[in-house]
Amino acid sequence: MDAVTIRDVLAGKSDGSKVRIRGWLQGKRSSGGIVFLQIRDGTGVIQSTLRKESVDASVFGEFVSAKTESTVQVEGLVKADPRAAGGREVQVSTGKVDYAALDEYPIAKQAHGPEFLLDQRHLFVRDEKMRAILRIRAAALSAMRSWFDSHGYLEVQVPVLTSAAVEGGSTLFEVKYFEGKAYLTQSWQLYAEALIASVGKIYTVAPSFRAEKSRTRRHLTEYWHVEAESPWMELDGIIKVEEELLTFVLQHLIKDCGVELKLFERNIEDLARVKPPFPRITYDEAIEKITGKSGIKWGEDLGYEHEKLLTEYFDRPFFVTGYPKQVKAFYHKQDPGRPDVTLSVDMLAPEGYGEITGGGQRIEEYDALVARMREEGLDPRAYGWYLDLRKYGSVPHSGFGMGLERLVSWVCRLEHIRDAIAFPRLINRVYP
Ligand code: NSS
Repeated sequence: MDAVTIRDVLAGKSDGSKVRIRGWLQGKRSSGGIVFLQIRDGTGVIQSTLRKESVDASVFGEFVSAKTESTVQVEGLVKADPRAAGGREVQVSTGKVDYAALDEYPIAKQAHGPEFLLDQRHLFVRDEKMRAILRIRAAALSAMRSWFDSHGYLEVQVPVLTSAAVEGGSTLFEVKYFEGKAYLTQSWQLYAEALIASVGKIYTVAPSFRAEKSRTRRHLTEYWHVEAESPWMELDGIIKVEEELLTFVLQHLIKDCGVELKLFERNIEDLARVKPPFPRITYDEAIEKITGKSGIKWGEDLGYEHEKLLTEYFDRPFFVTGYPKQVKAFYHKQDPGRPDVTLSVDMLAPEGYGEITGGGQRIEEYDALVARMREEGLDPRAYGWYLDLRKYGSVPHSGFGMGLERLVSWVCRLEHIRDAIAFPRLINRVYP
């Protein structure tokens, strides 16, 4: 008999018939001559009931002694049972343990400390919430791709190994590159600006790397970056792309991930109320709002604590525009009416989460770009090919980057960004 998926069984596709399922023995409980097995196969978890009088003594014995997270298979009748989680159970007629767990499973039901669970991450990814997060991540990505694909954006890949900084040198990871050196990318942006002259509106989904020395709840050293770039687009245009994209993603999650979202302290209404246009404030207004509470002065970057204060004014994601040029990377176009600020925009998530996207309009004039590089102490020769893009057919253009884990952290109300990715890379962790 071919094995069926637990998802299909829970969906009622095998009600009243005999099936074979296989999976990991997630939990087990005995009561008299009955053993209740919780079996998980990657598509779902189902209760399977083993009655001493209905199976061979050897089969019963094998399951009685099987340790948690052994791999097993069982055959039996699918019966509706309102007491079972999922509303159905398999009444086992036979089965076997395929690979018995060799030891007691190290992750018990009682609470473990976060460092222990990070050390056990290769096993902890089997946890119910981790599984839900991985599904939500995948659903969010799939929705983003589908939005971009249906709005004329082409998916393009660029190198991870690069020769120059995009977001400033302080967070670059240097790697030995044969006789010389290279850096792990912080953003696809400079390559994207080359590619818009080739294939127009583009996006990518790729890892970005930041040697973040700050240990915060929202910094990974390796994260997944969803970035887009578009020719003939000004600041306002890219803001609209971001709000439409996010709205589409959240609608998709509401529709497809209701079960997963229930595991987190997230009300669906919080996501449902997110509709364009999102609230917008300028950096100036932001400073005005929080300077009394935080002491921040005009010209300083908004740190995590500042953003947190700002989020108290909003119950949905919002934009902050017009950051001073000294807190933004060299490529940001200056506001023609006010050269001390840039045509930049960050999207901040509410509830204390803060920045989930960063982007804006790029400098399109050659001389202005060289001048900004010099002002930032960058050597224009190190950006030779990038400057060429302003020599051969420049165009107003804009783009942004969204940290996938930042988005997932907010959507799932996670306490720490490390739980928005299967194997987090943090300042003190590259294992497992
Ligand atoms: O530095 S950003 O604000 N902007 C850029 O990299 C632009 N070059 C993107 C672009 O215009 N194409 O980073 C963008 C987003 C930011 O808003 C966060 O959501 C995320 O990338 N980000 C991070 N996520 C997790 N961990 C770390 N360390 C991190 N740094 C940025």
